[in-house]
Amino acid sequence: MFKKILIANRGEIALRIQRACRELGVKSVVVYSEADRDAKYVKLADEAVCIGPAASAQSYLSMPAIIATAEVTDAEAIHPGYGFLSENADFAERVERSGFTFIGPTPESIRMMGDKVSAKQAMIRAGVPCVPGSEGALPEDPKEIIKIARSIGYPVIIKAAGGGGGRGMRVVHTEAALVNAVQMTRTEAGAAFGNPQVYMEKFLENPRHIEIQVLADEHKSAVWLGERDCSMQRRHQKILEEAPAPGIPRRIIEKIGDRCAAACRRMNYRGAGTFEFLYENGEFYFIEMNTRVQVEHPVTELVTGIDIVQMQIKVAAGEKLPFTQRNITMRGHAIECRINAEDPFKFTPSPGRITMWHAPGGPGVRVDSHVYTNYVVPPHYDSMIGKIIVHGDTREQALARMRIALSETVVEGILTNIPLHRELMVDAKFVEGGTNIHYLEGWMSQHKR
Ligand code: MV4
Repeated sequence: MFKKILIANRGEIALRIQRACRELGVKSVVVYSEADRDAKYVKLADEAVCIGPAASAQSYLSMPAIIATAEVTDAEAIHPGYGFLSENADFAERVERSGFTFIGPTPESIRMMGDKVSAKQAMIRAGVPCVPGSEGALPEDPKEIIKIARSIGYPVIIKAAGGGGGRGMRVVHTEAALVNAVQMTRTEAGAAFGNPQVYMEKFLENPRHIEIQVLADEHKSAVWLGERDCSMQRRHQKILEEAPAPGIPRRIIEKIGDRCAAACRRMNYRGAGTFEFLYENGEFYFIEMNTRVQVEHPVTELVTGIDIVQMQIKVAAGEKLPFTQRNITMRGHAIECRINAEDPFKFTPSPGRITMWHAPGGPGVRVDSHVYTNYVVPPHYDSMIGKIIVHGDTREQALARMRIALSETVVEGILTNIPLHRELMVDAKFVEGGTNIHYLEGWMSQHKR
């Protein structure tokens, strides 16, 4: 096992990684920007190094600053968390070339999954079901493009190979609009991602967003840890997540989970990963793979009892996964509400001083947050200030526990989206379960204020 790990992130995930290190008996170093001087994980750290000004480009995205800090502090490995450099293959490569271990997959895996065309081709080879679409990137010839769209059937969606997470996509409803839409998406993709390649898929109108968590080691072992339903989102920002996904038959999930684990073995994947699917009319369709730990990993931890961050560290150190698929059992139901410093109904950011913070507690309640009374939420980063995660024997019990947890939570001095969560937890359709990716935006337009 490593003696010391550098945590190349901020906020709640920096604290989460720090806690995993402590439990493993590993020392940790945190890097922080001038805006994060007073953060809790900085105060609690074994070692903390200021690496630059508030702007991410000069701190959390600065590869030289982070690698130099690993050198001077004698860290052996770097945990990138999520966002920032976590899915940057060049960073993973530079970390390894500098003699450190990148806590994550190989640069080759990151690169392959970062290119959505090569990711999809890898999944087709591995037997993971994908959305019907073009075989690889679209050709230049307009006639060929029209032919492909006809064979798929309208509506289709044009996606950038370098995109992902909702960036660089365009829905096309008619043949008349097709060639121009492809051209525009190409131009935008070239400018935004430095890669003008695009591909085409059947556009699914009302899917749910279901993802499968996997863990893999370097010794050909890979497991899946159940699914998460992440359909409750607005403008590609998830608001809450839950596990298991309400109303999806277990046999369908098990089949897809086994395919994901098999794909990991085939690709020699290492570390934690997430296979993102659209789910519509009883079928799963792969869209993207994330090669990092995700914000919503705690719901999986609560239903499986497995510490995903500790497992990332163990497999990065070359250890074998301490369980096989047969040992993994899912128990009960978990829900996570992301707490954002923002106007609950307008979604405008609300940074500033938290004059009062009171976290909820009680049976089955977990809070992952780096904030405290008198903490100042900086305006420079993502607005998420923490997550409330609950676990219960049933979905009903988890919902009840979340309602109670939200009622106990006090955040004063800034606006948060807690009022939105309180309303969603008693919304008839959400309580019923199984709402799709468009539900929240429809709900918002009916609950205008
Ligand atoms: C789609 C789709 C419908 N059909 N692909 C958006 C984010 C990116 N990961 C993929 N996305 C979508 N791909 C096909 N073929 C609809 C979306 C989509 C979406 C997906 C997941 C969660 C939220 C979403 C919101 C809008 C669109």
